[in-house]
Amino acid sequence: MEQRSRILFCSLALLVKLCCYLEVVAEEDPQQSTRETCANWMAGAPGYPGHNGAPGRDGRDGRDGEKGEKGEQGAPGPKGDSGTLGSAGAEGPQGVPGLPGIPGVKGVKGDSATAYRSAFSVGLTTRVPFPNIPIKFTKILYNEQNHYDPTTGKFRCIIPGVYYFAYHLTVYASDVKVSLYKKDKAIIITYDQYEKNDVDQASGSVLLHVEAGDEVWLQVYGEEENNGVYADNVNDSTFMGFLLYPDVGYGQ
Ligand SMILES: *[C@@H]1O[C@H](CO)[C@@H](O)[C@H](O)[C@H]1NC(C)=O
Ligand SMILES: [Ca+2]
Repeated sequence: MEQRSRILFCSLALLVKLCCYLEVVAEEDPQQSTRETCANWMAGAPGYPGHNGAPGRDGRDGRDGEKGEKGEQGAPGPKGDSGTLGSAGAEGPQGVPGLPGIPGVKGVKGDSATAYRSAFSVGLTTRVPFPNIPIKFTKILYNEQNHYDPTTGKFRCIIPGVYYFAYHLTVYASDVKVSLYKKDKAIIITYDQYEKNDVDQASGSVLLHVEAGDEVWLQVYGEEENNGVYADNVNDSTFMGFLLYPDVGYGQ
């Protein structure tokens, strides 16, 4: 019994080998081994494709590229915050003094108008009779405030301040040397040499500060031969003066 089974098994094995052989002959690839062919012949249906593997590790860093071209200039940035205040500069030079102001006057307009007025303009009617005394100008052209006294020939200051004085004299018959006096002191002197058969003129002017109570007048200076101040109906010799401006603070 056992021997018969062995014979059967061998017969089957031979049959299988024969089949394999026939298959090998039919294959185009002569390299394929008989065993593999047998395995294909005996294998089941192909399996499904496997899942994707996990991502690989990062590669190494690449080398540095070549240097690029210079880019265009960018737009200006926004305005910055204002800086802190600087320290004060050095003190500048002293300015020129201001002009003295004219003090205001209380009261009605008429009073203030007369309070600071002082002016006179006078002339001679005849030639000067004597030297060395004040010349008395008795021809009154203007003397509203009566600060000029024709009886003494002197201007007497009431309003202290700066005054302008001037004189324009006709010279005849002899030389003229006159002086403008203030408080018995000759301030300016004018001299004219008379030419025979002629009429000359002598003149002078001055700005003076005059205190209240001071007197100003014109007087022939020197001796008789300088007493040529002359006047008649058609040749005048005049003397004048007026307040240019009163002292600062006067009347306040
Ligand atoms: C005064 O002036 C007039 C001209 O206006 C002249 O004729 C006369 O001679 C002058 N007087 C003297 C003393 O020269
Ligand atoms: Ca002369």
